[in-house]
Amino acid sequence: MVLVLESATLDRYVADGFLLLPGHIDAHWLSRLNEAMDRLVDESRAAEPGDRRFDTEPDHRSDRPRLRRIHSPVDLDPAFAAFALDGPATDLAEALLGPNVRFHHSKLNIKWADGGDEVKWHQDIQFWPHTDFSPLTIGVYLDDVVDDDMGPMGVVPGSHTGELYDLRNPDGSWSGSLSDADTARASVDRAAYLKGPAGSVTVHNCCCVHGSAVNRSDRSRPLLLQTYSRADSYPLLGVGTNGKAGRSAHQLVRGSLPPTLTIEGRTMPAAPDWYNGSYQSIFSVQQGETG
Ligand SMILES: O=C(O)CCC(=O)C(=O)O
Repeated sequence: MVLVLESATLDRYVADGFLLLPGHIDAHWLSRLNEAMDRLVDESRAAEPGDRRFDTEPDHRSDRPRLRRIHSPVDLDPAFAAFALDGPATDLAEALLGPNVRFHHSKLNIKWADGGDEVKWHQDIQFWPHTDFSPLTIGVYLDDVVDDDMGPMGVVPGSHTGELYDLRNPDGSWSGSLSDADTARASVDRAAYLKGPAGSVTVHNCCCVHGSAVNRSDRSRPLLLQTYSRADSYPLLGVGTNGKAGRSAHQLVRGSLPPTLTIEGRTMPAAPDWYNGSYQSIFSVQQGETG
């Protein structure tokens, strides 16, 4: 479906680096997505430690599940795949990024009731660098998130055009969050906290400083997140999580693959993407045996 955003909305995204679209997702999709989440939460009850589908809190038990995150839900249930790969989230990505869109990854941050973990202030692009800064993440609250004590997503307006912070500890190990000193400089006191009824959508650019507090309420805060980029924005391998983004990662979800790519200002014709295909060798290609 072609979704057209008002130009004022697009301008806001460009200026602030984020959007909140209250109640954007309809009740039909919400119930499909909630049913899929409930099925997976049920499956997590019997999951062995180390099951890569689930990130559970230390006191997760089969009779009392406590999940932080479901990894790559798009690979685990057709409802999540339909929503992210050719559904309302894809429509919105196209409206924001233009006709050619690549999917990167998805995750479902559940942030369980009564103490679900905080997400410390960070930017996303350092986790999965690309050849440009077009990547953005579309989130959908699967339940009402109207109170501050639920740990809604907080985003610092305009931070997407500012400094890209070091997300490492002083000893060089990865912390995944801004240091205290950088947090003090990052104007997090100006953060907008994105709240709304179930079906409300958040969008944030990959360079936005964002995070969220502990869920101190008695209700979970399920936020389904999916990340897209322009199709001519390429995830860099050999750094960050790009090689671990799930089975559906990197696929084109709208439009066509641009025939060229540009790096350091130099443009070259792009080879086909053999990520999920079969490349034989330069010999078979040059002899015209394979393409
Ligand atoms: O769940 C949230 O509040 C923030 C999510 C986020 O920033 C992340 O998972 O990288």
